[in-house]
Amino acid sequence: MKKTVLITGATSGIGKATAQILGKNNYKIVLCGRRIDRLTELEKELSAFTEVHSLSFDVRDKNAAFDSINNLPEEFSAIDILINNAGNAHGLDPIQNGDVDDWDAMIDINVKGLLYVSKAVMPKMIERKSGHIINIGSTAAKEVYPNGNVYCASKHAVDAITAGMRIDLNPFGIRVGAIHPGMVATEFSEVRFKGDVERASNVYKGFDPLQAEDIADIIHFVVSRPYHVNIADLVVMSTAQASSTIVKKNI
Ligand code: NDP
Ligand code: 8X3
Repeated sequence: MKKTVLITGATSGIGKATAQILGKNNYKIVLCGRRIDRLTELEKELSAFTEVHSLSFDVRDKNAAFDSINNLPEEFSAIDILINNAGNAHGLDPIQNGDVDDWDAMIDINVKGLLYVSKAVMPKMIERKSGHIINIGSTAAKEVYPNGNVYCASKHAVDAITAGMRIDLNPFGIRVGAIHPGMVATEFSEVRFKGDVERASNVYKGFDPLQAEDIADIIHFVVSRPYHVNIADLVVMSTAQASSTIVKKNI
């Protein structure tokens, strides 16, 4: 039987590529994001391959998250796989110059948003004693780099929450794991630098960064393992990247 996957942050980057790969590989898809035009376009594209439903809500809004997920149409309501992907960095400043609105955004979206969506999805997984939750962390969940302060803290929190979920959901046979990408060329840096496209593109200049499809492909591998296999923690970087700060450039 087809599994149903709910993907947050499906309007761009890693989430969109994951929806595209899973949609073409026999999974039913629930797309989530704020940008309705993008959801509509992707829903139309993927409808040629599978059943798709879109939910537009801001993960910071817990009532919107609960209402949207609790009122899914019957045929999408049993979520087998949750991919907690929505998130971004906002700003790249020394802590003493940090913008408190950026801090709020990163904690509210990357941490609290992930918790709200999970809170809405977990009860039915527990009831059915089955499910799979994949949290998208980052190499920033494993190390702290200069000016990364609060973004790194938010991703360290995702790492800790993943471990906590795996322990607490273990009695119910629910698989929980995290995937931690290094630098992936998506809209991530455009968001971090508030629409400064040139500064954003410089982040990925001079080396071959990961592409969203590389991570989507890995997510497809992770979710298609037999039930007794849980990939608990996976760090993936481009070959050029050795750590958050060490990247071999061709120039
Ligand atoms: P993108 O900016 O391309 O995509 C981010 C996605 O998150 C969008 O679909 C956006 O949708 C969604 N999102 C952001 N804020 C909210 C919100 N408040 N409510 C609902 N959805 C939201 O970035 P990536 O694809 O690169 O990022 C995806 C995940 O991967 C993030 O968690 C990021 O931290 C992580 N990551 C990224 C890396 C990279 O180098 N790119 C490396 C390591 C981890 P919309 O705006 O429509 O709501
Ligand atoms: C995104 C990658 O290096 O900007 O999590 O933290 S990095």
